[in-house]
Amino acid sequence: MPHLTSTSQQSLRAVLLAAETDDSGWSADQSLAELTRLAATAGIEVVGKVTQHLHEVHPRSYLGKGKLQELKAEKSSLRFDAVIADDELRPAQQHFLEEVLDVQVLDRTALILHIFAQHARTREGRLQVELAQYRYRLPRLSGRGVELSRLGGGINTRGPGETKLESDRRRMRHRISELEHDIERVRETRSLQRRQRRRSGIPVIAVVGYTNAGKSTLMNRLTGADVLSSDQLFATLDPTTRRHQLINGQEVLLTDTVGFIQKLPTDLVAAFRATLEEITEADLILHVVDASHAQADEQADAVEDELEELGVQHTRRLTALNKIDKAAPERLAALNRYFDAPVCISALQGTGVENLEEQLLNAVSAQFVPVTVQIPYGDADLVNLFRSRGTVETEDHIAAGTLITGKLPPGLVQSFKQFLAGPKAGA
Ligand SMILES: Nc1nc2c(ncn2[C@@H]2O[C@H](COP(=O)(O)OP(=O)(O)OP(=O)(O)O)[C@@H](O)[C@H]2O)c(=O)[nH]1
Ligand SMILES: [Mg+2]
Repeated sequence: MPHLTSTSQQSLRAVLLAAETDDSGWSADQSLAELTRLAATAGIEVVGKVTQHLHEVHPRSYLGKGKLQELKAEKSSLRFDAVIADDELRPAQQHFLEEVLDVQVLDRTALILHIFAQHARTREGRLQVELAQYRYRLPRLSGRGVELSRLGGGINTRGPGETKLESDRRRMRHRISELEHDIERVRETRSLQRRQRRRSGIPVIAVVGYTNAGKSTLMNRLTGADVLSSDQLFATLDPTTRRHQLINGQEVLLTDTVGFIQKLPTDLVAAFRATLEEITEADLILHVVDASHAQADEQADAVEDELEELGVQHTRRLTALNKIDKAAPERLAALNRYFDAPVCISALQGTGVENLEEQLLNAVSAQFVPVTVQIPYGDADLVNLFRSRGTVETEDHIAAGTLITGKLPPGLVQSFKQFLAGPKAGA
């Protein structure tokens, strides 16, 4: 991002701007507290906050002009070199603020994109962030300072009569389509991997939640994975999938992935489709909520909204109220009522994790298909497959082979098709 540059070695000093409108569930103070954490994650120092109650944000100036003049008057005392708006600014609003305040103008989206760019580790993550950045920047390229091009050909130079702005735009569009192409290839690979997984019949559990809820800590606790967990927003972006044995020995795959946040930029969601699709094909969504956060319920609602956007509102859900070691008891009681049969845990300390394991098993096996199969003794591998991937209720050794009554993941039933001895009686 070209915007996040400090003129000195010191970190950027920024004033946060928020318009408090009626249509948001979050107060400006709550939302600004979060924006402050985003700024800190990006290494920016917050030196002031301006909020204004508005019926709707000002289409040209974001906040009212009077408010902006007041801020301008404080420029020398606050010594800020940037402002950050708590909403995504329209290009015109951004330019207006730049004109009036004569400082760098950022918004929540630019900040999130910057953090994503810092934290993306894999090629897939980097491609997706770059795409989101270009899509964000393209309509914001400034026309000011445009010089007419010399006539000239050659690689990467402007076409005849093209302005610098035009050639920049052209190059950006070109890069966007390259990125879209590359990401499409990534999606295809991922989708192929998921199809293979589905055929293997191993249920997939997607760990989702608001950023910093403790998803990666839980993932590490359950699977012994070594996913980066840290007290930062968007510490982990790239999906990690690990095998995990439920308490009955049955295998599942757990996927930890990028967290959500309120006002998540739509360009970012669109660009991260390949990553987010991991959630869309999960058999179970484990929603991790930070019960110690004052806006735990609003955060969970923001997550649910995004899940709905992804079209997975019907996927089976299990809610884990995390960080109970530092949640206030009365708050925890209220959250217990707010969610449908949540499990209380401390991923950090391990409290409640056994109970969570039981609930995971219940939730996963609830989707299994009851079957009775008769497997010839020559196909012992299939018996083992049933034991490791399904739930065995009875196992008898008769003359024709092994007779098993139990449940199988839907994806695996096909593998036992020729040995099916009809559905379990009474199931
Ligand atoms: N006190 C307490 N802290 C926890 C608990 N679980 C996680 N944390 C802390 O919360 C912070 C965020 O944890 P992560 O596991 O990185 O959270 P995440 O949901 O993966 O966050 P992102 O990847 O940034 O979206 C870390 O500092 C963890 O140590 C818990 O049960 N209790
Ligand atoms: Mg994480």
